[in-house]
Amino acid sequence: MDNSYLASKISTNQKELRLQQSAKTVWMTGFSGAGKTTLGLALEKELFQRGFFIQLLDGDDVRTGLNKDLTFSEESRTENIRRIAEVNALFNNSGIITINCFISPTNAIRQMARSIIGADRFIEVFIKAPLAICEKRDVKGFYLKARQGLIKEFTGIDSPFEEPANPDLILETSFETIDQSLKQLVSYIIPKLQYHQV
Ligand code: ADX
Repeated sequence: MDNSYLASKISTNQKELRLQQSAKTVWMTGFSGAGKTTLGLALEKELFQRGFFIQLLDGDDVRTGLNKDLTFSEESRTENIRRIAEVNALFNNSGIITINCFISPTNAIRQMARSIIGADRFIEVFIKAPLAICEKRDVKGFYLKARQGLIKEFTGIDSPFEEPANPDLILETSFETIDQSLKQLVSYIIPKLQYHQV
């Protein structure tokens, strides 16, 4: 069999050159209701308008499709993030920037994601808001249900959340407006997305 096509495999760098960007993974972690999806969507829009090519991945979407077989046990959360990290690696290897909005509640889970994706591509952003504020916002009504015992293993109520030990960026959404947080995020991220030859 003629295997010469293998020699012509297109590299990630060639794809990044085509897209004129460096394929990074923006990984947002934080409580439900902290603002991950809001900021993720706003960041995607802002980057798209500046000519970048991005894929957004969000817990509520992924859990109704790719990961609809999973629960919120510790084991399932690990498998959830393992699969998502593998998906990120595929996108990044195609030159595409990813934005992730997942609670990803423990250091071990985030460390696993970092090592699957590659530390050089992984940008960890802690979307920080106290549990009491997220609970008060209760955008989806889940906190009330969790307090009533109608939802089990809810992050912050009866399932743990470990604050990231050493995130690249912290955005305190209980003190800042979305616009203020977005400005910080954009000015931190954009320089890291510029294409550079390896
Ligand atoms: S993770 O812990 O495995 O990273 P993920 O980000 O995929 O969680 O999903 C979190 C979303 O699922 C929440 O924003 C919320 O809408 C919904 N959800 C439903 N049940 C739970 C639960 N028990 N704990 C946390 N989130 C839940």
